[in-house]
Amino acid sequence: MGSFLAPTPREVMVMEFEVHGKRVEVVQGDITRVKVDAIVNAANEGLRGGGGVDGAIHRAGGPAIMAACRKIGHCPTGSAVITTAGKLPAKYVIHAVGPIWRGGNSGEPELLRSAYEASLQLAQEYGLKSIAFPSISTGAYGFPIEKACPIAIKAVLDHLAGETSLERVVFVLFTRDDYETYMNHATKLLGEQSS
Ligand code: AR6
Repeated sequence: MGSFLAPTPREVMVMEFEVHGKRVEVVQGDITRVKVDAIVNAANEGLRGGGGVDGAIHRAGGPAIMAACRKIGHCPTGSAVITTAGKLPAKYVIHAVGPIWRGGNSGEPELLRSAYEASLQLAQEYGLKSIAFPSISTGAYGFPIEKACPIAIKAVLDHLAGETSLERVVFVLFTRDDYETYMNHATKLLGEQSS
């Protein structure tokens, strides 16, 4: 009875894969707490901040991030820019702009892939070793996560197959449902690549 009532540590959901000698992790949690070289923000074209993960990153990182965003001013859909991470444990924030879902026939899949590729490219240019992604576009922008998730994983897989400074890529999912979606797709897409 005593042991039944004893407090248990909060379950941490993590899944790890080895891909082309690099590590890919799928984690349930809050991306603002992840200690990597860069965390990716799901931003808007005006880099104005907002709700969701964008709001969480600006709140936790402090005003230095918004000051840097104002200087840059704009980021087209499908691309990314890099700023300081302010007070966050990460060194940089990469602000990537995913597409707004309009039914799927307006180039959304290509633009989403491009947002991931642009982020990975920036990380590579800065010689970063680790990066963490949220699920870009699947919140306020309405991109169905079942469609977005394999696009995200394949973009990372293709990047890791080439020359890159990255040694570790973390997908951070806020909800248990999103974590399970990623876990299922990652097992199919990355499990086959594991060594
Ligand atoms: N850590 C990780 N993931 C999170 C966190 C967090 N702290 N908070 C939310 N998410 P969204 P979008 C997840 O709406 O769809 C903003 O206003 C969330 O559960 O943040 O690309 C921007 O300024 C969801 O799965 O981004 C833009 O205007 C995922 O992050 C617009 O929303 C993405 O949801 C961008 O919309």
